Amino acid sequence: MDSFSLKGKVALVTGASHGIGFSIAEAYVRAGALLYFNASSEERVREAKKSYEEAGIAAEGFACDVRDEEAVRDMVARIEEKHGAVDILVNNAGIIKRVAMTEMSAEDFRAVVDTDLTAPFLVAKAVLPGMIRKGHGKIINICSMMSELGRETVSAYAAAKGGLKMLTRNICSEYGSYNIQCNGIGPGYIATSQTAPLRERQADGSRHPFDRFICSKTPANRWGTVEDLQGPAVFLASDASDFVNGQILYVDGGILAYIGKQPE
Ligand code: NAP
Ligand code: GCO
Repeated sequence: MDSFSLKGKVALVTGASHGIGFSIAEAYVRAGALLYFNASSEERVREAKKSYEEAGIAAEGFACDVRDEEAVRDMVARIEEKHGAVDILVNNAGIIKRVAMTEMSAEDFRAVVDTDLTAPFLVAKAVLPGMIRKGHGKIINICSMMSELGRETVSAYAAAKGGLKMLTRNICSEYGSYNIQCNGIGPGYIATSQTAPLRERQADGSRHPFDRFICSKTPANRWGTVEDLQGPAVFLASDASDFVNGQILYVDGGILAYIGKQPE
């Protein structure tokens, strides 16, 4: 089972100050990787470092806005100075804005696309030359149910995450011959700060209707946890997945397979 180990691999997980990114970072360190992460500001990095220390995880953090190409290049250059190349990149940083499309400003639409689609392109672009020199690399893009499905209020997010699925396939197509694998993980509905507004208790103490809706749409009948993503993320970063390329691994408790409950 050595092929599942990440011993000595250099990993960069974007937006790993908390939530899904933090959980994947934790799994990578436990699997043996040297971990780098970034968050959007110095303050967020400081807070994250505390969380890493409390969890007993060694990790180095950068303040780097993933939308800023120069800052991204600088971050990657600093990692490469020490290690030659990034072995594993997880494009995890992301945002959502839930607004009906007819009410959404172009500025808000662009902000989501910039963070959720253009930024993964920028970070992948920065690490690819090092991976090519090294003759191996893994890029994992955090996609979404919205890479496949739509719903009210998430037009920008769905457009970006659908685009991220195709960026994944294109990186596989363009750089697969350099022994670089680019795959996606499509988390289902995971309990993090991003989805907290969809799970808030109602004034009368009852569950949020969206919370009940998601459980009824999920054969596993629950929200996912950040830990649910750890095994799939380790697999896609490890040598065990060296012939898996251009795939999106949906980790959704079965949502995409299910037509939904029949009416009573
Ligand atoms: P989260 O708790 O809101 O965390 C988002 C992370 O992205 C934070 O670390 C944040 O850093 C970082 N980030 C956002 N914009 C950034 C920027 N411009 N530069 C640098 N870092 C930035 O969200 P999450 O639920 O863990 O989601 C992580 C990823 O999974 C996202 O791409 C999301 O779309 C995707 N996803 C989530 C779910 C879900 O159900 N939760 C499902 C499918 C996919 P700061 O701390 O500095 O803000
Ligand atoms: C929403 C949610 C989602 C999830 C996730 C599903 O408002 O529908 O926030 O989009 O976070 O990406 O996979």
